[in-house]
Amino acid sequence: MAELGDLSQAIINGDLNTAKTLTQELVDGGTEAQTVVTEGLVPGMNVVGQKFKANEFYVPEVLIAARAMKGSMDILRPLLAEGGVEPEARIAIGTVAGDLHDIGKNLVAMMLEGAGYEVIDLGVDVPAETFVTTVNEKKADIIAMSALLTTTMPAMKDALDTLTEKGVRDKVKVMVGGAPVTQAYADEIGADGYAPDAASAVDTAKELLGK
Ligand code: B1M
Repeated sequence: MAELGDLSQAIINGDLNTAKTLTQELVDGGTEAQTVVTEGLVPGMNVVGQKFKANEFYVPEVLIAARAMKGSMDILRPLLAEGGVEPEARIAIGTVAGDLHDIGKNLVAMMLEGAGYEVIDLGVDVPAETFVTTVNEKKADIIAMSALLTTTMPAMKDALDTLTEKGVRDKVKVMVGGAPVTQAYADEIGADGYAPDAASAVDTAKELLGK
């Protein structure tokens, strides 16, 4: 009989096949999809995040853990949709205009998904206007912007200014990150939150959502 703790461990181990098998067994055995997420996947990704922060895990380990989590989520997502389970919050993430770096952004997206949020991945080179449309049309609770170049950091400010100009700034929280970005820069441009790495991004999102 599959156990939720075994699934958490499979995620930590980055064992895609075991994660998928255990997820299927849990669901077939009558465990609710939401329970599999909150008591199997999320605790596993929490450990991955803690190990990453403590430099016990590096980027490859996080990526294979996230891949295992995605394998489980592929099984669970249709069941969650059927059951009408609302995600805790909706977070739209993208690398800002002019910037094509997406490895860190993808890691942040995976950690946020692992924490139970619905993540809308806008990709790279995202124009300021797209963030506005996403707030209006997808009702994102948080906009998460990544930049890896000092030359594209100002695009974060442009996006914030555009959100204000279009009258949607007060409808959404904005968090920023990426190697050259600092808390001081986040404060300077008026972002609501900043995170130095993917694991901290989950903490920042929780803070911004008041959880
Ligand atoms: Co680029 N590149 N690159 N590059 N590249 C850097 C960033 C650079 C530091 C290399 C260097 O010169 N030493 C330099 C930037 C210098 C600067 O501006 N200060 C640089 C440059 C100059 C360029 C080009 C201009 C090179 C050229 O063409 N002349 C060009 C720009 C293209 C463009 O974007 N328009 C370019 C291109 C590329 C590749 C396409 C070849 C490739 C990107 C592939 C891809 O992403 N799909 C690439 C890569 C791989 C790098 C390096 C080597 C690695 C970046 C990376 O993925 N790191 C990088 C040098 C380096 O860092 N050693 C470099 C791993 C990743 C996990 O970390 O992205 O920092 P990171 O994400 C972290 C945190 O920052 C944080 O969490 C993540 C996980 O902990 N984080 C967030 C990230 N986003 C967050 C958002 C959040 C919160 C946290 O909230 C919303």
